[in-house]
Amino acid sequence: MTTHFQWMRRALHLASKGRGFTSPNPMVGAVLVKNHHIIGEGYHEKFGGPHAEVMALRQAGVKAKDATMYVTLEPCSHQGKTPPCAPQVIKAGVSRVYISMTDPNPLVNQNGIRMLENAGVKVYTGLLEKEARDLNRGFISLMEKKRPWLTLKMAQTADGYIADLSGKSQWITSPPAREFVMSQRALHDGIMVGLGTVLKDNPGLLPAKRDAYIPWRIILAGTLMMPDSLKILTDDYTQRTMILTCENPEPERLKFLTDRGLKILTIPADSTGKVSIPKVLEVLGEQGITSVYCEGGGQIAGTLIREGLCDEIQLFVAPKVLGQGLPVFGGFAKNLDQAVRLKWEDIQRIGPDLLVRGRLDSC
Ligand code: AOF
Ligand code: ZN
Repeated sequence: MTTHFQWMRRALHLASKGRGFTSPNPMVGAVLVKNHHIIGEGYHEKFGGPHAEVMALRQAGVKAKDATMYVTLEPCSHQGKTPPCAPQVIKAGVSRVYISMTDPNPLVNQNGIRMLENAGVKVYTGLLEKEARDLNRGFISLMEKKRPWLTLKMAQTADGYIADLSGKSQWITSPPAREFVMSQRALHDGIMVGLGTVLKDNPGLLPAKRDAYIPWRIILAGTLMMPDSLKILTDDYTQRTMILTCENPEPERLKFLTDRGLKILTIPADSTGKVSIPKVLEVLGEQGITSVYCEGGGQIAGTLIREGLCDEIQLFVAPKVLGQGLPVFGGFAKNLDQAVRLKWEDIQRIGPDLLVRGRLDSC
């Protein structure tokens, strides 16, 4: 017999099909079950579209009466771009609702659950909650911290360098590790790098599969003066590219880049004259970007670590020794007492390289 966990797993799987298309809203899936059979199911397919619960209710029609709903997020109680779901669940006569996680949206925040309970619907929360929170870590971060979830990826030699003295970093890690990185890109709304990395490596910053959703390419740049032949300015994905710059852009240059399809945003500078990273994350949140995969360089990585702005660290360590080069994190600590503390959570081999995953000890 199919268990509650299995039905919720199905709802989570459906939810994940919306990846890339729902932001800044969450990915949500719903399954309606009666007499051990699915009578309706659905997921939030795209931002502004019908919610998962409504999709499942529509499919079930009158059969929804006395059914059990498995939904990965608390049904909403507010009028947004679409009408509230909780009253529709009640009206359809659903008798029990299993919910993975409550909605961190202050407009909902357990009101949906209260509505259901007040109408006599039996509500159970917390089924596969960890999985649901993980799926929607971007949405949760944006709701709670007003900034996107940030994964910081760095690739270093065994002795902690991200590039040789000439700045060359292609390639420190092996093809399997680079494939893994491409698959990680697809799990985020945006991929962020500094202009220095773009100038040195001329990267494409694309996911492995290009047939569906393409994350934003986000470039932090002190200046808009860069070679016009760069991949990010010439390939088919310029419409998915944004440059965040702190200077007052020169109008002609701005027009040239926007004509090529790029989005240019200006951000205040920090005390060192560079784009302020906390402000960058705030602006990206306002742009509806819920998660960012930051691929360097060292200065940005150092700032993110120092300011406590990253949620996951993915550190690739290649079995190579350079002896000298550019350090993985832009310097900030003068001695061990000033070191930022991390927590390693996992380690795995990818081809010849190691992937160490961790987070800031303070988070
Ligand atoms: C979704 N999809 O399946 C569910 C959501 O403006 P609206 O009407 O689309 O409402 C968005 C809010 O609704 C969202 O922030 C979340 O709190 C709640 N639930 N949203 O986009 C869904 N169930
Ligand atoms: Zn809803």
